[in-house]
Amino acid sequence: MLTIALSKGRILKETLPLLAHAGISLKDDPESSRKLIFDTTRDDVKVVIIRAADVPAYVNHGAADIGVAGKDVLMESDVSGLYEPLDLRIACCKLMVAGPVDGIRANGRLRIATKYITSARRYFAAKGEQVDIIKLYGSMELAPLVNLADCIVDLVDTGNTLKANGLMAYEHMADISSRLVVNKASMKMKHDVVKPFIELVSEAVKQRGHAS
Ligand code: PRT
Ligand code: MG
Repeated sequence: MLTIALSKGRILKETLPLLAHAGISLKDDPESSRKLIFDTTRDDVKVVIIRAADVPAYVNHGAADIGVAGKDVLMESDVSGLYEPLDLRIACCKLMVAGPVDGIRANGRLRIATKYITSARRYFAAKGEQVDIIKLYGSMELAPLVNLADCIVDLVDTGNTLKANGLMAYEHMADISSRLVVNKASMKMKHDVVKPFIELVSEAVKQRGHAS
């Protein structure tokens, strides 16, 4: 049995067509169902639907053999026992430093609000900048508006959310896309299933790239 961990929302929506190329479709609609485990059109494959940030833990501990997670999530995660064999080139965005369009009036250390504290720490440390990082769990865009922070580190896609809140991108930190991650033991023990699965998904990614 092969267990694949996915998260609802954009990752699920963009992963399903790639799985279809490997002959895998879910038997129920995960967006409307309250189920957490889904049977698929392949008897040897099931899909679990979990929070995006939990995917690395499930795969690392072998509760799932394979998962799909944003590079942003992987960079924050402290798990180290994962293979990352494939860039799915879906759910693409950028990790950026952003702040008010009229600039920052910080005196002293820059206060940065983010849920990406590991990435933010690493980025500013590499620049030799001393900053104070405030951990938030969402709606980072609000922080500079209410003077909780001077700027934010967050994902940006269209830029509409920044714009709607009088913010703009200052610095590009990283390009983000979703990655296929594989449990190291599964890669060895289930190689005869995992290897062809990766190849089929990889093929689907390439075809999708050519089509767009
Ligand atoms: O929402 P939930 O708390 O359940 O979990 P989650 O936020 O981790 O899941 P989800 O589905 O929102 O995001 C899953 C993954 O999608 C992320 O880990 C990223 O790898 C990827 N992704 C791609 C994005 C975006 N684009 C994105 N634009 N994740 C979030 N956003 C948010 C961003 O944080 C900001 O608030 O969208 C807003 C900006 O979008 P624009 O288009 O206005 O710039
Ligand atoms: Mg979200």
